[in-house]
Amino acid sequence: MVSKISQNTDPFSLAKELSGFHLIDGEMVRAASGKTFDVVNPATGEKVGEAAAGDAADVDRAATAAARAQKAWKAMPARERGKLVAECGRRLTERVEELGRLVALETGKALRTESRVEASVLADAFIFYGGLASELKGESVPFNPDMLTVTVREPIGVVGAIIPWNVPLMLMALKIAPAIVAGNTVVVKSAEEAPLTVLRVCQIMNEVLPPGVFNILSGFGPECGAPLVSHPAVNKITFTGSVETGKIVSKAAADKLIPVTLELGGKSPMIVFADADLERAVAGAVAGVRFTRQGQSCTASSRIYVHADIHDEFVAKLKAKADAMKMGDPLDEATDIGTIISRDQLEKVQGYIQKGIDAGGTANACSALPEDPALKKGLFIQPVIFTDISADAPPSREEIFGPVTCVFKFTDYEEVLAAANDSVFGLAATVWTNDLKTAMDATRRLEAGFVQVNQNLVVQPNLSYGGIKQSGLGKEASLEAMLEHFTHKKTIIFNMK
Ligand code: TXE
Repeated sequence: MVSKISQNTDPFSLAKELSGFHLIDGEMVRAASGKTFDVVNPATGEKVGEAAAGDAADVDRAATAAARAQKAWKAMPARERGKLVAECGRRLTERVEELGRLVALETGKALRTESRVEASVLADAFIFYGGLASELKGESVPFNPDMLTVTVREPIGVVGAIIPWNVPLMLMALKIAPAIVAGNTVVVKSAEEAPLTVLRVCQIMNEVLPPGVFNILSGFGPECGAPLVSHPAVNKITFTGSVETGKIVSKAAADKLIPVTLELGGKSPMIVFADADLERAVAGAVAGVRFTRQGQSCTASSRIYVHADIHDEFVAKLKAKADAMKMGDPLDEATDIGTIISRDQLEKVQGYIQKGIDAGGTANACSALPEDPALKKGLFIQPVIFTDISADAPPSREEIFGPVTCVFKFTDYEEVLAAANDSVFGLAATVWTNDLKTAMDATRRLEAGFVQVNQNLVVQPNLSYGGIKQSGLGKEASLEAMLEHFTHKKTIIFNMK
């Protein structure tokens, strides 16, 4: 198949080219209202494009197209669907560089450390799920020897996917690739801060998949996200975002009695025991805090508990490593740390830093703000490592979603486990020790959906991922996520006697 979409790879002109469109039923279309909103480069504050401001009329058009397309899509042999989804993955792989540069432009995440990596995980997710099509299997059940009882996996129908801005490509891929392979069709509502790269991904997919199988709308939550959840043709919602919005979405879905998968916030603990390999643990903290993503990650190690014997050395080494990171233009290959996504988010982070200082914490600021005058309006902020901060201070307990972590000193094993579990969240945790007994006990007792030992948190398409407590409902990624969240099991009994 020859590509019909532009071969434009410059992020600035690509942002203009994509401006003002949804993709519905295979067509790039403008919002029914004709309205748009600005897309801003967070590194300079300059407008780089516009997005279509979707509302209920656009949702209706997209959901109707998805419902129509689902009949033929569901009827296609699963392996044929899988081949098409894997082909999307191959085409996306060819465009990793282009997608990485565009997502760096609109989110401010550094190209080398974050954005290019994210684009390649996106492509990988399509290839992974494309290959799983033949796993959409049922069972035979030994119910009655005179009858044949089987279960089959059937698609749910039209899936509404609502995604955030922090890792828009990866989170979109982990929602739509399994949904489509399983025979559903999808309407995605992108995040208002990052609407363009996901639209470009859908343009690329649109060269391979039939019209209506997936549709993407941009717009604001109440105007575009809410009507998607309540639209009668939508049979399932998969959402990633804040706890507050997750609850609103969940209540609206309950009114229709449709299933929801929710991936919400986190306040993930990292516990470093006295016997841990210190250098490795410090490197793990740098990756775990997600300094390179300005901490804008739901799995960020935002609470670090370090044994008193190594606490001071750990903090000094962590600060030195963070200081050595270069903050700057996200598109520059030399940059380690880019910007915060938006002014609102920047002010939220600054507010938490102030609250931590007011509560008596010591705010150790790291790295240096960029000196380039072209970046003076950029949403840059120095990462902060809090020490001597109380466990009750707001930065210690609440999700900041910024480059802020709190380091606590501990001596007692039971106390540190209790402190780590003392949170409304339960998404991820890491444990750093060379003692097998400690590792086994702590991993079993930590209240989190994803726990790792001497290892940074990674999201991969084949690793089940998701939280407990207020971190969410259901899992993403892996074969199980496709089977459990994007199909329903039908039981069929044959009594042919
Ligand atoms: O989230 P929202 P925001 C957390 C993080 C961050 C905070 C706020 O702490 O600081 O949330 O971020 C759509 N019906 N996370 O404001 O509002 C919205 O348009 C339907 C953690 O970005 O939850 C966007 O597409 N949809 C998180 C998506 O929901 C609605 C990632 C997320 O927006 C809606 C992002 C409504 N009524 C933020 N209102 C993670 N788990 O990784 C909004 N939306």
